[in-house]
Amino acid sequence: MWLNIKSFEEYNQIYNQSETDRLKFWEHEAGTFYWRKSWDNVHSGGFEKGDIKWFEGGKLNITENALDRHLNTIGNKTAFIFEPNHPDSFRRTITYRQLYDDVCRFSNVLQEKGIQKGDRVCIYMAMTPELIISALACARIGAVHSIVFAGFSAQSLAERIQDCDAKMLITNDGLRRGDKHVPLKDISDEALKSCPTVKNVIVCQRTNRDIDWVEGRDEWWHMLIRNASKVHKAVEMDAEDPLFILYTSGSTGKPKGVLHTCGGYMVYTSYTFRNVFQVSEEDVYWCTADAGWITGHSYIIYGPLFNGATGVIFEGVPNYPDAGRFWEVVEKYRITHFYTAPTAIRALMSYDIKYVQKYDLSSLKVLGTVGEPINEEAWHWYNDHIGGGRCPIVDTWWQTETGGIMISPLAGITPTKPGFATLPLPGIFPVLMDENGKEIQGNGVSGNLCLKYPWPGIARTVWGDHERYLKTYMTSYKGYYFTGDGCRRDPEGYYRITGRVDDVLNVSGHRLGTAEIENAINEHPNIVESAVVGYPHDIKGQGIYAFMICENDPNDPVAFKKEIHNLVTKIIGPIAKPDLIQIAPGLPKTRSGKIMRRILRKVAAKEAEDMGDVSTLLDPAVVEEIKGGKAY
Ligand code: 7RM
Repeated sequence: MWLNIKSFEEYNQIYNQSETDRLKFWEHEAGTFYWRKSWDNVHSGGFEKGDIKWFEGGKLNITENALDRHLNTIGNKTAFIFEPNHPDSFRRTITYRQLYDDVCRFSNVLQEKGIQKGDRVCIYMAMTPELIISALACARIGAVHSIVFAGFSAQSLAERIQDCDAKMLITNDGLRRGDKHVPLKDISDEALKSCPTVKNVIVCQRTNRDIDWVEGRDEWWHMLIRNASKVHKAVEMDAEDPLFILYTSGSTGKPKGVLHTCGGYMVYTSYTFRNVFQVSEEDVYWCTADAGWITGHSYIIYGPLFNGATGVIFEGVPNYPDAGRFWEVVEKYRITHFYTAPTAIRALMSYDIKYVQKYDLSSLKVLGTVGEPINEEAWHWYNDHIGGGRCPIVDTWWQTETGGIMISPLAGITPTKPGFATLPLPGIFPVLMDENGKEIQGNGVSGNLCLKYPWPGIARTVWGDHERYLKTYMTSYKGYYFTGDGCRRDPEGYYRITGRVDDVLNVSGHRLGTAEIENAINEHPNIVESAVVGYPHDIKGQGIYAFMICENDPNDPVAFKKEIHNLVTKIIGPIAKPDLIQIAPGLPKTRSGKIMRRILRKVAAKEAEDMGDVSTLLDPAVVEEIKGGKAY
């Protein structure tokens, strides 16, 4: 039987059981899936060596659990409702049977193109059913998918393709997001100039605009799929074989290719989806994320499909054609479960309430948030105006690296508290660490958030760089996984995530490394050096503030800011554009040459009166100059 927690009492009881016998707990959960052959070993390895394994020797194909298994019972049930960017465009529903047929066809296409188990396939697409079909077809043939958010630039796309030596790229001619057009095929062509490993490009039609065509390399999706057979035997995988790579930003260097494997990820996303959201048979679940982020992977594609849920694939944005877009969709499909990011809530809060009141939101039962801390004001607005005061809010804390939700209320079960992710799921053991690397006991305390034991959904490595995996997550606190987040445990034992304690920014729920943005800015010929920090931003949560030393001070800072924007957009993508820039005569550096970001953060947050100790600075005078500077 699936573990399906139904009361707070039961939660406490199962949590305790999971603590008493962790392996039995996870083995029980894994036993609910279809395995071609059961595992030899439930779990081995640990944080010390970073050699974590779950269900090793178990043979499966994850798509047999997402699709095949449902055919006899819910084959005619809607798996996805596709809602296009513009409300008047063509929309459609896809049943489990149809999704299965499409995935099988496309699996045959991929294999005919020579893609084999273990090969990497890059997916750079609009949020359409074909994106999901592409990912599932990869999983079905054992290829490793690497989905790149279709807002990243040609250079970012190229770096991701090169890093994992992808053999194929699947893209669209273009996409529309709100009133913007993104020429995906042109961007792909540009990227592929420096990606010799890519032999085939499959292009799925979406905008019908003119595009360039490389004979022998490029082929249309619709032509390939037309004659493909819908009979396909899924390739057998080991539980520990790779499933996908997803690039995510860290505090240093280039984004890392976080690798997830088949068995553990399957068990973990399925278990968390079912227990956190409490979705029942007739419900309609909508996660507004893009499949280019982990939230889309785990809670649009995999988690809901394992559980036979009906989900929405939404191509659009919250404020197009107007700020009522989300609520219009909720009314139209009688959405019961709605999962979004605090930044979207804050953005929509700033519009007239009439955009909400116009629509009937009475179908809603559960609301969720993810990606960043939610401020109390936004929590209450969401609770009162969207949930009508009757829908539990699940504030779900987790990371690309955790694979699935870690700390969160279970909908309708865990008593909630605004701004708190509340309690860990059974099987998850968070601890707070002090400066000396010791666990902080008791409640009413704060520290750095770590996890004490491995869980099935944890990332297994950083693609091609296991050292970096060890260094990033497993060396700060020996024997623990370090999350990079600060956290408070209140007197009741509830967890409140306070934000990153490293040089990772969270801008509108998107993870960005300060070093990444600095490297892009430094490409400008007039930049000598730059330092990027985050600052509190009403809608984005964090804004990007760039301090820069110029060779020649620009006489038109506004025009200069535009140049920096264009450059960052070209190198990373529009999401990484600095909100504010400040030209500075120097940066506050320690004698050892390290930039004291603490000072820059204070200036950016307009809290510069209280600078703290600046005695270790090489040139304390620079602080005064920066404080007196102007931001554009
Ligand atoms: C799912 C996702 C991870 C970082 C994480 C946190 C922050 C995510 C919450 C949150 C407060 C939350 N993956 N974060 N969820 N902070 N409350 N409910 O976002 O890899 O892109 O980002 O996001 O800082 O470390 S991610």
